[in-house]
Amino acid sequence: MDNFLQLYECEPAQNTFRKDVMQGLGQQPKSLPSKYFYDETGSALFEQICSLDDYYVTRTELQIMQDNIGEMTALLGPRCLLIEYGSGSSTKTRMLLDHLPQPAGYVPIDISREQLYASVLTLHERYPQLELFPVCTDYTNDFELPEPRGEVARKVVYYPGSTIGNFDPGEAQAFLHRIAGICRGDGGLLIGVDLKKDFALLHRAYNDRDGVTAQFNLHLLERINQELGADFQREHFNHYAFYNPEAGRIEMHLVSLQEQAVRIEQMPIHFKRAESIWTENSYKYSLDEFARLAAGAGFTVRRIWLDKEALFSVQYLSV
Ligand code: AVI
Repeated sequence: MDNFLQLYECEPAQNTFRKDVMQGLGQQPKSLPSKYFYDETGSALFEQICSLDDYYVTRTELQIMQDNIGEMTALLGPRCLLIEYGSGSSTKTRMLLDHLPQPAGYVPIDISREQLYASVLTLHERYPQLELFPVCTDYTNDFELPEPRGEVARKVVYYPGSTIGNFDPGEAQAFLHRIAGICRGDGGLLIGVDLKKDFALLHRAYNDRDGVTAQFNLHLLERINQELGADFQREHFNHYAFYNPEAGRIEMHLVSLQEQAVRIEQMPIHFKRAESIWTENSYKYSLDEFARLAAGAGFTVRRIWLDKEALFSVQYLSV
């Protein structure tokens, strides 16, 4: 265990929370970056969302992985360094690690220190021979990737869950362009991409019957209260999520139920009745749209795996 701890590299997450909150709530329309959902409570709520019947995303992606894991891991091959952006609890990754021949190491990257620690401990117990290089950072900023000392045949970035959909297309392309720099040579990107589909199914996924997505969204206000001493009252806001077909995205908002002023560090923020804070976009792509986006970042789509209803895709891209 001591040896394992020496291997541990963890950069402190950069604290720009205050600045981003003040800026987001000071502009019109008001908005907050969705990456701030994921503190300890928010990450736990997201895990809960992933196991909901109404949220088809996770179970569909897991099924695609399960059905095709042999082909996927054969593509990745031996001595592959697996790098995961937004690793969370690393549940899907375990499926890859169970089948990958002699991996060169695993680099989980996550903004939530608690979740990263917990998942690294679990992984170390399950794969004692696997070299782990955890990085705690906001991966939307530049950071240095750890370099293992052993032989690395190729670097493969794993980006599941359709988290790419939480970026606007321009930001998504810029992010993919950065990833392309890592995959150059023989490497690749294994990515989960959610697809355009029936609006009712999408609506249900973001307005689940158990109200967990609503809690997840509203928790952002509590995080601002806890960390910035604000006085948001969550019962004065409503979770509101809908599919915007023209833009091809789910939009999540927190709508003010009344005219009100909220104080953040003594600074009053005014809300009109029905004014919203835009908290998240979740873009849904057609296969062609995503291929075009990836091509603009220098990637070619090599392989696409789908579920029977073509709700979701897992894709392997190379430069
Ligand atoms: C992490 N991300 C892909 C989720 C999504 O579906 O956009 C976050 C989420 N928001 C509400 N439910 C789930």
